Amino acid sequence: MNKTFAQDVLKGLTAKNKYLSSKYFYDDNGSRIFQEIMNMPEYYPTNAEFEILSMQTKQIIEALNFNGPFNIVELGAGDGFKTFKPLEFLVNNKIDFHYIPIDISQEAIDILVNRLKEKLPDLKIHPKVGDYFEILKDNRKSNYPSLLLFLGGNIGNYVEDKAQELLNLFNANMKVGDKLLIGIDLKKNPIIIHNAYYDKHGITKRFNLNLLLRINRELGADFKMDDFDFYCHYNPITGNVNSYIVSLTKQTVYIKAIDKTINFDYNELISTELSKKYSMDEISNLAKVSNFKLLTNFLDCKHYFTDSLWEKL
Ligand code: AVI
Repeated sequence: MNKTFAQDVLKGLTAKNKYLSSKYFYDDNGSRIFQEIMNMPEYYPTNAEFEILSMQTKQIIEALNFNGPFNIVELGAGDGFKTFKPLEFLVNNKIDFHYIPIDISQEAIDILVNRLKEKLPDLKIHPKVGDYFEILKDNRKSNYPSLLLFLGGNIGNYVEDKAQELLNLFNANMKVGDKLLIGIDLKKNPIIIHNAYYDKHGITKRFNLNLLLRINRELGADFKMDDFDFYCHYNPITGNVNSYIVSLTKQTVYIKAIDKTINFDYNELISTELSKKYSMDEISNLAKVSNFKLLTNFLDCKHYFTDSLWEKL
């Protein structure tokens, strides 16, 4: 049993306004459901970022202004689908660089390395498995300048002060002149955002309810899936997509691992995820408060998403 998970579940489900952290979405099953989300046509961030990284690689590399060999450090590389095109471009153009993908999942890194070794045999790849803050510490010791990649719009899943904290941590592990390319989802027509998150296929609902299944599996709880639903709401003023699990009846759930009975009211909510969308002004401000200089925003053709290039001052 994972003790931190049990403690976090206890804290979240006994709070006045119940919550569970979206970081717990990603067990093996959740990661597979997230792949399904990324494959839905309505979930535009995947294609938007893929377009940016494959169509504007040359411009991104030029904007780095590194003269000589450099590192590309990818935080949360996963299976590396997003970065394949830029890596291919660099290898084909005989640009001297080292690729350092970091991920918490050994399985994801193994898949990535095997794929890249087969498709890009000349790539210099140094995979690392583990918590990226521990591994990032090595970045300051490198003789080469580094480009850090934090892609996929993950920054949107952090509330403002946590986002800043994370960026400050990146900053503290970078050398002056190192760059950060950060994927950020932009404010846009609210209907497009609504359809990406409140999807008609019910995949995002499954993604959320998997959290209850995970508690059943790992902590011996008796959540009944039919007694819970999913709701999410986009507020175009704040840019926040807030997601919830809704209790459809007044009910009790027993969680064996913490020996606790949790009461749910009719229609009571469990808050699960924030997915914030940013304006350009908010992005400039975020870069500034975390001690970066914003160099360029690389946008997709529909202006749905940006890969924003920042320099450590
Ligand atoms: C991982 N993260 C950037 C996704 C997002 O868009 O916030 C997670 C997600 N939640 C629902 N759909 C996708």
